[in-house]
Amino acid sequence: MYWPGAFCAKLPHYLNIPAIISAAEIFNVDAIHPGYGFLAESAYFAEICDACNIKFIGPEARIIRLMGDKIEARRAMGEAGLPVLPGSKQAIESEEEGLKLAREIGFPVIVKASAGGGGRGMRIVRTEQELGHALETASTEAAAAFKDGSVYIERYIDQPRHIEIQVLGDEYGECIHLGERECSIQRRHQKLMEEAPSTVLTPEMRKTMGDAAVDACKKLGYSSAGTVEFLLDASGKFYFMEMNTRIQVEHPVTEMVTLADIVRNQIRIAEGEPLGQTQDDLLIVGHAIECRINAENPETFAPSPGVITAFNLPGGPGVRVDTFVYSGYRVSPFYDSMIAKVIVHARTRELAIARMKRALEAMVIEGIKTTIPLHLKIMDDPRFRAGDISTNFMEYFLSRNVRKNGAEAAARV
Ligand code: MV4
Repeated sequence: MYWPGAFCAKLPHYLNIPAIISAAEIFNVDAIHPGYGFLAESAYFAEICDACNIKFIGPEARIIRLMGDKIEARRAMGEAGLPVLPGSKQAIESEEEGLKLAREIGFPVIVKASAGGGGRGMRIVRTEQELGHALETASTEAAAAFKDGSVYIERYIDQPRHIEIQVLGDEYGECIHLGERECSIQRRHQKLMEEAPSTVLTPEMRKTMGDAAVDACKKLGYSSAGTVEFLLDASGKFYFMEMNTRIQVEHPVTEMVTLADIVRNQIRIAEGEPLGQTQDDLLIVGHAIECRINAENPETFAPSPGVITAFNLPGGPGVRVDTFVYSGYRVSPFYDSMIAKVIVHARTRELAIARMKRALEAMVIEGIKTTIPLHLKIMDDPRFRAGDISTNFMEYFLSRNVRKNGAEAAARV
């Protein structure tokens, strides 16, 4: 449909707030679920919805704004009792100030953009000599990308795991967690695969991390679904990293192991319903894995847009596929390359891996390249199978496979 007053040639429709609000008013909608796109973490969009008497399905705008500012989020979550890494209380104003702090923390440190996330405006600094340049370039990058050049410093953890806690809070101050997701398998800050539960958390660690996340969310008055992200170091210590105030791409693995319907809960909470369950009701059963299927060359990660000429979905017990494509669908080069998520659930991690392999082998996508072959190789990697993963996993995996393929090519000569 076309709304003359709201049309904007410079903006895709899904980011055009006047167009979205016009459509909502024409159809007299009660509420908007923002999905997990850009508007899901726009405090501005949440405020516009409020002002128009449309319920924004998500936390309050003040919480979205707070968590969008990583310096403020770090401060607020630290005050709310979450462990944070030694580092800045506010933005770094000068190189001298940065150097003084970095010496107190001890090298290596990491410079991060306050408006950042997703790895942009981030620099690892291993020596005093590198700090000035890192502050300068991180700030310039952040100013260009986010119109806010504020940067901060914290101690750097080498080869951490990325583990996140799913929380659900209602509008009456109740909050629970649904356990963790292990999200360490990523490349250039794009997650490729996620699983629940993590292979490294003991029930005691899960309770400690989960309770800490829930306590902090209660103190902030968090309502709706949210994710508290942590870095876990090799010694098992965990530190608050960021909070995502939206549903995430990987939420299905939590749904599989808890039998929760997270989006339904977001809608119920937005309607003013109480949570209706307590922490003691949480049961984590079996193991779930999600593979993100992207329209990309599985070796170079170059986008692979085009028409899908054949499409067949895997099925059977414990297999879920979330997708929007079909045979004849044209994958545009202009949008995100994720075209499907394959999620499996089984009694144990080993069985889940076997089930994922079977599902990926049965899945047919022709006409474009996809990351399915990459996922199949990861499923066979000895370190993946042993649960021996960190945020450096893909660097290890890709260099190992280049060497392996190189050796095979050499053997063929
Ligand atoms: C870190 C870190 C190590 N130490 N902070 C990357 C994206 C942004 N959300 C924060 N990130 C990191 N912050 C400290 N103090 C390592 C990363 C990091 C990372 C974190 C999660 C998942 C993948 C990652 C890949 C590279 C670096």
